[in-house]
Amino acid sequence: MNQTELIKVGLDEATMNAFSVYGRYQLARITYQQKDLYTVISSMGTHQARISGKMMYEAMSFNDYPAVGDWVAMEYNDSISIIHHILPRKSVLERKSAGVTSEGQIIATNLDVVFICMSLNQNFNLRRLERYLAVVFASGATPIILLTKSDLTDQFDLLYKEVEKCASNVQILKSSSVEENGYSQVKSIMQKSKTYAFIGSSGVGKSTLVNALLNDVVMDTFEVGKMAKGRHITTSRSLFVTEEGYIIIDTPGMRELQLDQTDFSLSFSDIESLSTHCKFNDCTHTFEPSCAVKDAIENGTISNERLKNYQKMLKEAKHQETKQRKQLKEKSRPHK
Ligand SMILES: Nc1nc2c(ncn2[C@@H]2O[C@H](COP(=O)(O)OP(=O)(O)OP(=O)(O)O)[C@@H](O)[C@H]2O)c(=O)[nH]1
Ligand SMILES: [Mg+2]
Ligand SMILES: [Zn+2]
Repeated sequence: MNQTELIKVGLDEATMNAFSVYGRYQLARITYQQKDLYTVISSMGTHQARISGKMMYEAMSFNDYPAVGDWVAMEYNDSISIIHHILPRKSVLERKSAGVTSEGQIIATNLDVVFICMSLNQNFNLRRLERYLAVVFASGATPIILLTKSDLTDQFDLLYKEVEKCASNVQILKSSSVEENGYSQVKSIMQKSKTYAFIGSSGVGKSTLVNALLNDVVMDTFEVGKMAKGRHITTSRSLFVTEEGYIIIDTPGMRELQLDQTDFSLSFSDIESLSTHCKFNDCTHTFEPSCAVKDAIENGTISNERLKNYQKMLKEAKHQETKQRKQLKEKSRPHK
């Protein structure tokens, strides 16, 4: 097997080991998805694939379908190849759909780093940022906060400090598409063969950045986008490799991000570690006496809005969990 192409799209030892049991298949990585048609890269090059009938039949949830970033075991075919297995994922970035069910959607898998993009104009919103952080921490990938459009503010230092308070253990970078070397901070932390995804609200500049990293070569030919107010709105996820060998995934802007898997211990580590000093183990930090969190709010270490958001997100996550447990029960009930 010629592995050069696969190494370019991020093949590592863990993946190779996981694949070794599928000897008669080809190893491939999903770079694009259009409904049930996938674009994959294998040692044979780029081609189209679908999942096998067996896979479709056995799929229990959205998690059982391949997503952009996945490594798969595939049967090569000149016209359309057939995907038979998804290899274990080292990270899964997912979100809930806004509907009544708790069925979610995978944004991308096998990511090393997720850039949470927030622009320094009207889009600036710390509560939303906290939400994104919880979701990325839960994915297994490393979050990095990217403050985009830094050219649009003259209060950068102030905003930076505000962000820092919500993300003490996370790297914070800035970018600007209009300044010379405006993407140098992003580029300086990127590494060959690592996979990076860019997420954030619509219009914060994700595709502009991805285009810049690709020197405008690939995006124009691959991107299927609708025009809104004269600009491309990204409608699907695509995986690209830059000249330097960085693997990058552009994603559509998200209007809302519902919580499913969340990791509050990392995204709200300040509050969670303070609460171990509250008098009561199950302190809700509202009416209880000797509450370390309330003390921190009083002396200004933590903002009241941050605590409120934390409580709201906890509640939401619990609600999702209950809903999911119920659905799981219904699913496992034998069909009549
Ligand atoms: N001033 C300024 N404008 C920018 C910057 N980056 C992007 N823009 C502009 O912001 C608009 C939106 O940029 P996009 O890159 O399409 O945003 P996106 O995040 O990909 O949006 P979706 O695909 O809808 O999620 C475009 O008109 C860009 O030219 C920046 O750093 N500074
Ligand atoms: Mg875009
Ligand atoms: Zn408390």
